[in-house]
Amino acid sequence: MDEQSYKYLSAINSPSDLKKLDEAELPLVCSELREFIIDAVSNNPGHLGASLGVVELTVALHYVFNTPDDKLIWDVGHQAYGHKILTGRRDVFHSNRKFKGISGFPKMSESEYDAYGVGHSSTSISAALGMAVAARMKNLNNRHHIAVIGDGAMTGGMAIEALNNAGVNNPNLLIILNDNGIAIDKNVGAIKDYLANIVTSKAYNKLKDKIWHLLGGGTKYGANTRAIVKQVGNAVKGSILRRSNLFEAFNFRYFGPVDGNDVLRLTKLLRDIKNIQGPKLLHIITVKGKGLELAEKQPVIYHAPPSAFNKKTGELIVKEPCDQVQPPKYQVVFGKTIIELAEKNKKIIGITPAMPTGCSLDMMMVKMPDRTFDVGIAEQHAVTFAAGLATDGFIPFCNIYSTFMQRAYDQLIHDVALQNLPVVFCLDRAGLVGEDGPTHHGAFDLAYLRSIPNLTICAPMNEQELRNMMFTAQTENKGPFVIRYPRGRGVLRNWKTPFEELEIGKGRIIREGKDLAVITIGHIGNEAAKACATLDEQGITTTHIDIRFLKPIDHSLLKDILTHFDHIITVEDGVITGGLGSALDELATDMGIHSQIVRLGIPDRFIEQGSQEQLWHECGYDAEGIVSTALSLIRTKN
Ligand SMILES: Cc1ncc(C[n+]2csc(CCOP(=O)(O)OP(=O)(O)O)c2C)c(N)n1
Repeated sequence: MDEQSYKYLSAINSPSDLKKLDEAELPLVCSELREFIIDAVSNNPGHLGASLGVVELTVALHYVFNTPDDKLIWDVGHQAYGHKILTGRRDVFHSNRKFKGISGFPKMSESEYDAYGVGHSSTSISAALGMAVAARMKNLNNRHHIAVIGDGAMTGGMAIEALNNAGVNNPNLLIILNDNGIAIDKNVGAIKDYLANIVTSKAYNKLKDKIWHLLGGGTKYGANTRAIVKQVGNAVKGSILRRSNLFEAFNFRYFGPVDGNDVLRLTKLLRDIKNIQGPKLLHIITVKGKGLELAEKQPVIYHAPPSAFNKKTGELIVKEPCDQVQPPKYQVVFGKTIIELAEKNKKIIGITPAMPTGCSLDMMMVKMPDRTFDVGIAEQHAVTFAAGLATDGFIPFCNIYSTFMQRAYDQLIHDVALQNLPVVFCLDRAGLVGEDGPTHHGAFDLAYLRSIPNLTICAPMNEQELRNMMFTAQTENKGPFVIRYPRGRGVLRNWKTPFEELEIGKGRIIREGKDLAVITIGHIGNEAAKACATLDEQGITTTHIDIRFLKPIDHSLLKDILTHFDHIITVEDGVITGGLGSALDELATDMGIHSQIVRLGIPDRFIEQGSQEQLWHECGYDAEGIVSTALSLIRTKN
């Protein structure tokens, strides 16, 4: 559809334009907005299912509330495409997630309508509560604070901590629980069961609805309504459900569940609820992927379709190439290798916090359901749960995206490393991840891990190395072990070779030369290998070391390099401050050696989104960047 065919949307440049419309026209706005999102994402892949599911909610919220004065906070933010389009970013939406384009997540510096920057899950209630308390302290009594959170994000510990705290602060806070019954993969845990119970408990909800209408839907009795409804509700609730509503136990007024894909029902409800002071929770039921049949039927794939797709049928245009044709993704190597290892070593357990498909642990889940655990969006719990298993002789492989591991830093130190327990952490998506941008880059792990005693930290340069590192990690007495690897494909087609145990802390020499040394860790070493080949063609010979282990680091090999080379480049797909380059600098200082060390890696700022190649280039550590650093070093030398 071209711009002209969006009769309503093309006239909406901000929510005030939306408010000028007749309420009866809102369903038409919704259908255009849905069409626009499908059209845009079919050309430029990104998150899809979640945004399609909340089209009606997005329109209703911007119609009823006074954004940006009222604060609207989207949890995770992958569902906020409609919000972006209605708040002045329709014309630039084609640049969503692209290099120099707009972010795929709400971002405070991008728009005043993005009340809070997000990307990691389960933060919305805490942030909205902070804003609500701030409003009270500043006497901004008419300001509303709305957190929109999914049923998956509601399983995150932070969300529960925030509910607990909100319940005693009496904030002017509305939580909208967007329940579509699924996270990225199927939602898990007792809260999911609880929500499903509420939805199916018709008797309870009918009665609550009746009481609500009897009392004038919130408008008639204003602020007192809450107390009255609560009183009446409490009196009858026990006899019907024989248990209290979880959210009411947290002192929230609970409304719902209602059809969240009915925009007119939503506007009416939101207007009513708006008049009630205090903490409130509206539970809406929506369909993830609504409006695109394939996205509704296959919500896991269409959470974020991996390629462009036919906007009418939803069919993916570029099918994922099969792994016989090109090297596999690292995550697939992990998924297949853990099964091979677990078949032989019965102590191995697989753990993921809500990312089974993303990290490929879903393969083990199918084969060994009793030994594989999806614990929900709960990284902290995942780590200590693994620690508990390890105390009893198991060897848990805890697969967590590098960026989400940041959540569980204390658990890693206090519950695993200090106890010296044999938990194997496989940190997927380490380094710059590409289009998801700064919220998702796995930039910090090498730096934040290196200072923790007892850890072994390594990174594979290719798929075989990943297999061997996983093999080594599960052999006797290895203690806590971290293997970090990037998003995307490796470099080998024949990767499934027999396992080899690696000597802990031993690097390997990839190439030997005399002019310059290049020391790398992990997959980015392949860019260095290309750079060394280019330099060789220009008559500059290099020694390339794949250090493999950041901790313990190969002191004897590094000492040798420091003694023999005046010029050394370190390359890492991680922050410069604190990683491999820093480790080498420290060693040189300790040895009193003054070689010139140039550290390439992520500079001390947040890196925006773009393809991985664009971002490596921007940071100067793709093959081209390494060559130009090497040439300038050699020139200074001469
Ligand atoms: C701390 C953290 N862990 C994992 C993720 C990855 N993640 C992004 S969205 C999502 C599922 C969210 O499910 P839900 O809240 O139900 O939203 P829906 O997509 O179903 O609308 C997950 C696990 C994340 N963003 N943050």
